Amino acid sequence: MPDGTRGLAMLGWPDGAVWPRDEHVPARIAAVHGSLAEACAVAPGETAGWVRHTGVKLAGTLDVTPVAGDWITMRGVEVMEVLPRRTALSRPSPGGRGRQVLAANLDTVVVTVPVDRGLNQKMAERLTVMAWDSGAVPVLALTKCDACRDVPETVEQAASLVPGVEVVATSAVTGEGVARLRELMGPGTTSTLLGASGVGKTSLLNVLGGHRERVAAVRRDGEGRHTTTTRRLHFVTGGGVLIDLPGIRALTLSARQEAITDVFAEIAELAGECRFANCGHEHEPGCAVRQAVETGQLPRRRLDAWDAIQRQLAHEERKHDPIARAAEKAKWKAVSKGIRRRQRG
Ligand SMILES: Nc1nc2c(ncn2[C@@H]2O[C@H](COP(=O)(O)OP(=O)(O)OP(=O)(O)O)[C@@H](O)[C@H]2O)c(=O)[nH]1
Ligand SMILES: [Mg+2]
Ligand SMILES: [Zn+2]
Repeated sequence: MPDGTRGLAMLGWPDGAVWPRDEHVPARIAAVHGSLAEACAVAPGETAGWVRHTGVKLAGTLDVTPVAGDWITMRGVEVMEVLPRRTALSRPSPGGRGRQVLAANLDTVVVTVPVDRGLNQKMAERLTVMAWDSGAVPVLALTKCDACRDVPETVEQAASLVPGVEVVATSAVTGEGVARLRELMGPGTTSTLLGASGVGKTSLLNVLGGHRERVAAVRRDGEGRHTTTTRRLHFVTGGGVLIDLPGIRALTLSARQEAITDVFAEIAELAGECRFANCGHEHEPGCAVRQAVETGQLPRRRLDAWDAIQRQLAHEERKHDPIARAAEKAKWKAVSKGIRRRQRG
């Protein structure tokens, strides 16, 4: 398919990567409705780009159900193969067993948290953990900044919650932060918007892509109305691909510590093989986690993310646990006493 490269690029295929199949037509899933899909298929020829097909059937031989963002091969209007996913955003299945994949092959997960009624810290943390889990890079977009009393302070507060994650102050009304999001969503990239209902995901998409997708006012109690109901792939003006998601219900996010162990299962497992039970995976001898990074078995990015979240947790625990807080205070008292003593002596 050497002459379809323009279409592939327009659909967000990474620049320079080689399409791995010879058979059938390359395409990308835009949305799935039950047993039928919408797909954008690469058109042959230098200039054609791609064509949209609706009512695409899923071959009975598929071993995974495709989701928005999946790369596929098509024959006629049938999906023949779903290519292995590079990254995938998922959550525990609503049914209770296994995981449900929401979007595939993402580079960036834009976690959207509104700040017009103050910052919901728990939401920011949990969604960021979920975003890290996808394998894509999380970015925290604070939405509705036009209606926030103190943006710089809120940004600072958010940044301290999610170390290592870029925080972008945005507004679909004033356009604040949109240029930065556009940079993060350049050609050849795929992003998604992850957040509760009513936080302004679709409003951001509309500004970024010149779209006119439906948005709706939140209820008086601040709850959204679940206006977006389909996970769908859109295009950012002059850039890559952006998948809009229906608002995620807070209930579907598992409790924080569970979520982290779940998300970092392979690190938890490796940690069981460290020489010391309380190994911090930093400089301790016989650390199985660090060794796995050295041999390439565990991507360094995963360990960095785990570190960041552990620091975040430790900070939170000190804040909420009076004993830990007292111990921390005592430690600082001892340190400052020591300093004073040294200064005196
Ligand atoms: N003040 C202000 N209001 C906004 C902004 N962005 C969105 N809104 C309003 O917030 C409400 C919800 O916006 P949507 O874009 O529909 O939210 P959503 O996250 O897509 O919601 P779901 O599709 O239900 O998940 C609408 O009334 C928007 O006009 C913003 O930047 N500033
Ligand atoms: Mg929406
Ligand atoms: Zn270790």
